[in-house]
Amino acid sequence: MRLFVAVNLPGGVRDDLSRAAAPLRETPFPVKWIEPDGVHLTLKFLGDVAEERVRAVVLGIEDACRGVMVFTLGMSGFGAFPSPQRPRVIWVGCEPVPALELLQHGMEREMQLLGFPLDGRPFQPHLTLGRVRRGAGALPGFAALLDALSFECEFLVESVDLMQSTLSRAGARYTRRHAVPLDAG
Ligand code: 2AM
Repeated sequence: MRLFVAVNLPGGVRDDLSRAAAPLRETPFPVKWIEPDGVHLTLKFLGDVAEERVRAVVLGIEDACRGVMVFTLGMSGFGAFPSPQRPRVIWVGCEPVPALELLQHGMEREMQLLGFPLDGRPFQPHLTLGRVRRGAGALPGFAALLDALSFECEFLVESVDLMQSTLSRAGARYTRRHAVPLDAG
């Protein structure tokens, strides 16, 4: 099964974000939008994992979370990779607070110990909202639209989830396999 480790949003935040991103979703740009319920912050993409390895993965996530205190994560602003002028992935940004960096770094280390390859790219904390369809080319006006929108909010990160992604023609469906609580102090 296809697995990844993520931080999920509380329902209220998901709704606020969905409302703030509505003007983007309502444009005719060729973007495949993620269902608001499925928006998450990926800490580590694992790819295909055999069922018999899931227990070890959960133990690894627990090791990475041990000693990490519950923390506040701020989100603000919309953007795109690789750039707003050539958007491919549309996202909302997250503040790179030390607790998040620590968590992501620990997750990489624990998952590497289990044999998952290190992601060599710098960590750019974001929540993907949509992906521009293949072959769409440049999207004139999109950068200005991103710029004109604003969103600011913060929420308490209390747990880290092992998520399963099931791919279908309708898009990916994400389900929570396991939740690991952070240290409540
Ligand atoms: P991102 O789009 O938020 O960066 C589930 O597929 C999640 O894993 C996605 O949200 C995606 O994160 C992330 N991911 C990272 N590397 C991936 C890869 N090689 N293939 C698919 N998803 C990947």
